[in-house]
Amino acid sequence: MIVPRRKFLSAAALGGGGLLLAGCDALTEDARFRSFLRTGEALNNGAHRLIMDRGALAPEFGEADMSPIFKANGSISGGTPEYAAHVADKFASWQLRIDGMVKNPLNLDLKKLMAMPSREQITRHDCVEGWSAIGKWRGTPLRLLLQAAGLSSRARYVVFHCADQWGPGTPYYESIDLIDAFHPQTILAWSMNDGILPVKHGAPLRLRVERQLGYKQAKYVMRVEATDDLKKFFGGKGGYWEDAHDYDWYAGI
Ligand SMILES: Nc1nc2c(c(=O)[nH]1)N[C@H]1C(S)=C(S)[C@@H](COP(=O)(O)O)O[C@H]1N2
Ligand SMILES: [Mo]
Repeated sequence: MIVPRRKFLSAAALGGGGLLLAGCDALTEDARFRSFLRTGEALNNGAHRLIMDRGALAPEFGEADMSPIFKANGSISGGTPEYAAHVADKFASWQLRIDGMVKNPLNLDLKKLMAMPSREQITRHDCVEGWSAIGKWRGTPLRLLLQAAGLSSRARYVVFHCADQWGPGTPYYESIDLIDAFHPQTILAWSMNDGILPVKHGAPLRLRVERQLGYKQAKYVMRVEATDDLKKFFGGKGGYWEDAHDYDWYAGI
């Protein structure tokens, strides 16, 4: 007998509750993240384990573990004259834009971002080119920004638009799904190793998405755009390296 899809969904919702996610705007952010992870309860055990695992924290380290030298890789500046002007006035007139599938698009300057609750974490950065470094990051949790902007229930991904170009053609950009976007260690960092984020490491704002490889850690983030479909952007594979060199979009570690 073929089980009608609606019956399957309502049975699964009764069993787990995770599928009620769409209506849980009123829940606290932690409850919302856990509820989001519980969508796995409608799946088989293997898939469930996989999804729960995505909520696990990346290892965090102590001050003594911090690398004395943290290599800067890829672009070491935003590159454009506009970016140079922002560096010259210490990003005083710079604003982050949050838009796309949100109810209230936002423009936030650095002062506003820094006044929000922030998270500090000492984590290891792993580049596919074969080097790693442990650094301390502080920044605004991405979930707080998405909640402030009123993320649409139709949104599936978050795209990060960067100031720089790496190689000819498209600007650098990256994207993550909502599990990573709401992960507690996913922050837009404005501080590195107890100082202001240096230009070579992505000033004034760079993504730290700690369960992902180095090329997902977008530097020089100017704009955060919520979307339902990555095919709408540039080469359609969700990121600069994904488009240009077939790197995996999901670079989970
Ligand atoms: N905007 C932008 N973000 C970027 C890159 C880049 O070239 N441009 N390079 C990526 C790669 S491959 C790595 S390993 C890290 C390097 O970050 P770091 O310079 O802070 O070490 O940034 C990532 N984010
Ligand atoms: Mo990298």
